[in-house]
Amino acid sequence: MDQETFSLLRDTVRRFVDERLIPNEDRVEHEDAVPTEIIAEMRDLGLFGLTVPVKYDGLGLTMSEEAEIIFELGRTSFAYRSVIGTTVGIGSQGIVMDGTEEQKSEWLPKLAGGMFASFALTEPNAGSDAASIRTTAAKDGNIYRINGTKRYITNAPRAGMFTVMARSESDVKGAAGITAFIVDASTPGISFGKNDKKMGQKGTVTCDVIFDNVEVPAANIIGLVPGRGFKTAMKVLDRGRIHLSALSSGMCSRLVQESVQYAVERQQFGQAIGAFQLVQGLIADSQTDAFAAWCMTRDVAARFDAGEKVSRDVASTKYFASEALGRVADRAVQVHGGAGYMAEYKVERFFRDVRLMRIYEGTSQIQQTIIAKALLREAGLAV
Ligand code: COS
Repeated sequence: MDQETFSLLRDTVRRFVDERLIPNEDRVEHEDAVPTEIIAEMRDLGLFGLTVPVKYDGLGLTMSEEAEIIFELGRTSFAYRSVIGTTVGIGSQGIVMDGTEEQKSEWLPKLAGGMFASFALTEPNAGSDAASIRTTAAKDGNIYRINGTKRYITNAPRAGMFTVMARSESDVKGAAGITAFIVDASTPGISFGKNDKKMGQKGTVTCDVIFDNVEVPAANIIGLVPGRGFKTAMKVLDRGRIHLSALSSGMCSRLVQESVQYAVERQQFGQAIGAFQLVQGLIADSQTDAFAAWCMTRDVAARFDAGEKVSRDVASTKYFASEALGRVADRAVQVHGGAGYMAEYKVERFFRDVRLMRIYEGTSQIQQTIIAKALLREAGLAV
C-alpha cells in the first residue's frame, strides 16, 4: 500500500478507536459482547481483510503496516481486536502462507469480506506442547474424517471456517505427523462447548470445538501437503506473535496515558500526585517499557517483511512486550491507588485483561525456550 493511502487508513482507524470504540468500552464490558453495529462498522472499514492480499480483495498490509493498525486497536478494550484478530491473523495466515491458488481464491475473499476464521490447534492435553495433539484425521479415499476436541478456540461459534491441525499420519510421532486442514464450519459433526468464563477480556468469545467424524475433502489440506501442518502453525504463530506484541504496545501507551492523566488530576498533600517523584518514577518506568516494546515490535516487523529469519527475535519481542505490559498495568493500578482497585476505573479491568498476553500464542516460558534453544543450537548443543 502506498504511504499516503496507508496514512489515511491509520488515521481513520485512530479516529474510529477514539470516537467509536473507547466510548463504548463500558457497554462491551457490561453486555459481554461487542455490539453488532460496531462489528458491521469494522467490516465496512475493511478490518477483516487487513492481511489478505489485494488480489483476493483484502488490503494486503505488510507486517509493519499491520503492526501500526493493531497498535491503534490495542489502545482500547481487547474485545474489539479479538473480533478481527483470528481472521486477520492465525485463522487465515495458514492459507495465505502455504495454501494453493485454488484454496486462496476460494477462501480469502470471503475472509476479507468479514467471514470469521478460527485457528484450532490447542487441545485439552496439548497446550505448550503443540506437537502432542491427539485430534486425528483418518484418510478414507478422497476424504479425511476428523475426530477430537480443540480447546479455548477464539471466535469458534461465529467462525465460517477453521484452520484445524490434526494428526493424519498415525505411524509418524510428533510434529511431522500433523496436517493443517481448512474446515468449512457448516460441515456436519462440528459442535461447541459453552462459552468459557474468563478472568478478563469480557466481550471475547472462546469455547471448545468438538469434531465428531467430520468429513473433510483431501483437497482441503493446506498446500495439499500432508504432514506439514505443524510447520505451517509455527510460521503462522511467528506472525501472530508480532501482531500480539503490537497489541501489547498499544495498550502500554493507553495505560501510560491513563496514569499521566490521573497523576495530573488527583490531588494529595495539597498538590497533584504527579508532582511527587515516586509517582514520576512509576510513570517513567512505564513509558520506558512502552517505548522499548514498541521499538522491538517495529524492528522485528520490518525484518519479517524483509524476509529475514526472525523466529528467535519474534519470541524475544512477544516475551518482552507482554511482560512489559504486565508491569505497566500493575503500575497504572498503583498510580491510581485505591481507585485503581475499583471497577469504576478502567485500569482495574485492563489489569485483568492484559494477563492473557503472557500466556496465549506461547507462554513467556515457551518464548524463553525458543530464544535460548536457538542460541544453544547455533553453538552446537543438541537441545
Ligand atoms: N517456523 C518454521 N518451522 C518451525 C518453527 C518456526 N517458527 N518452529 C519450529 N519449526 C519446525 C522445526 O524446524 C522442526 O522441523 P524439522 O523437524 O524439519 O527440523 C519442526 O517444526 C519441529 O520443531 P521443534 O522440534 O522445535 O518442535 P517442538 O515440539 O520442540 O516445539 C515449541 C516447539 C515449543 C516452540 C512449539 O511447540 C510451540 O510454539 N509451543 C507453543 C504453542 C503455542 O503457541 N500455542 C498457542 C496456541 S495458539 S493461541
